[in-house]
Amino acid sequence: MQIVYSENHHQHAADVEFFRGSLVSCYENPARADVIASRIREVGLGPLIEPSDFGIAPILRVHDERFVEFLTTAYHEWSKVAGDIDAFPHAWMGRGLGSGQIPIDIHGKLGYYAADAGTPISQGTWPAALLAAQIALTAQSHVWKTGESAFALSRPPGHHAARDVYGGYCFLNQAAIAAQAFLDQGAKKVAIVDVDFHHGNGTQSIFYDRADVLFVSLHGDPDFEYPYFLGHRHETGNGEGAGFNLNVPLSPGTTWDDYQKQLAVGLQRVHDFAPEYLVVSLGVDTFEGDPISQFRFGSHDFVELGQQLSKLGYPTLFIMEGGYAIDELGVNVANVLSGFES
Ligand code: SP5
Ligand code: ZN
Repeated sequence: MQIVYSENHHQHAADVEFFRGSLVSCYENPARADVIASRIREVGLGPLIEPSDFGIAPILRVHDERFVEFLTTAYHEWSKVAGDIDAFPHAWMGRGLGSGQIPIDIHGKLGYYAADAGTPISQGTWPAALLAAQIALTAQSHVWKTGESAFALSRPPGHHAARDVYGGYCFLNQAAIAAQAFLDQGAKKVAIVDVDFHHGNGTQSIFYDRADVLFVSLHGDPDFEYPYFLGHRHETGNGEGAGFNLNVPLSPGTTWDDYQKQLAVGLQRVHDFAPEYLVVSLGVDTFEGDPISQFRFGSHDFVELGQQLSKLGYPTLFIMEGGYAIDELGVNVANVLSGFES
C-alpha cells in the first residue's frame, strides 16, 4: 500500500486545549503521526512517499474561500494582540443570535468560524493543515491512477471540519476534499465510511444534500459524546441527498463484537450504493485505552476492521483521523492496514 507522509506535520503543535474546565496538553499532538510512521516502517507496510502540491483549487471545491483566507491569517492576526500563544475563541453567536455578518476583529472571527474551544490554532497550524490536504490529494491521485489503495498519514485530522467551520482538532476536511477530487476527475459515486469514535459532522454536512457521495458513520451517540449536535440516526440526508447518509450511534462501552454487526449493515449499504471508490475516515479512538473515548476495541480487533473493509473490494483511500492512546496508536493503525492487505 502506498503511504503518503511528511514530517512537516510537526508545524502544527499547539500547547493546550480546554477539557473539563481546565487547560490540558493537546491530545492531538505531533507524537501521534510519529508513532504511526514508525510502526508502519517497522512492519514494512509500504513505501512512505512525500506529498506533491495540488494547489488550493481542490480545497476550494469543498471549503469556503473566506474561511480558507481566515485560516491563512488567523494566527498572525491573533498574535498581534495576544502574543505568541495558541489562538482560541471566547464568544460564539448562539442559536438565533447571528445576522450572518462576519466580524472584522480576530476574536469575533475565531468565534464565527470555530465549533468549539478544544481546537487551538498555533503558529504552524495553517501550513500543516494545508500539507495534510496535499497528503490526502497525493494519496487520492495514487488510488485514481493505479486503482490500488493508499493511506494518507496526516495530521491535523479533518472529519469535523465543515465548509466554513473548524473544530474537533480539524481545519480542512481531507476525506471530503479527496472524495470531491475523485468526482472532479470523473468518478460518478464515492462512498465515505467513517470509523472514528466521533461522528464525522463536517463530512456529513458537506455532502448532506448530495447523492453522489454516500456517507456512513459509526460513532459514540451524540446525545452523550462530542460533537453532540449531529450524528443521530434520523439524519438520513436532504433533497437529492435523501437516503445517502447513514448514522449508527452506539453506546459507551461498545465492543468490537457489538460494533461489527452494525458495521456489516453499514458496509452492506455501501455495497448497494456501488461506488467506484471508498474513502475511509480512519480514527482508532475506538480503542479501549483511548483517553477521550468510550468504546472497547482491543488492538487485535483493528485487524478484523481492516479485513471487513477490504471485503468490499473497492480501491480504498484511508485518511488518518483520531486516536489518542499514543503507546498503542501505531500498532492499532498498522493493524487496520495489515488486515486490509491480508
Ligand atoms: C478527530 C477527533 O477525534 N476529534 C475529536 C475531538 C474531541 N474533542 C472533544 C473532547 C472532549 C471529550 N469529552 C469526554 C467526555 C466523554 N463523556
Ligand atoms: Zn475522534
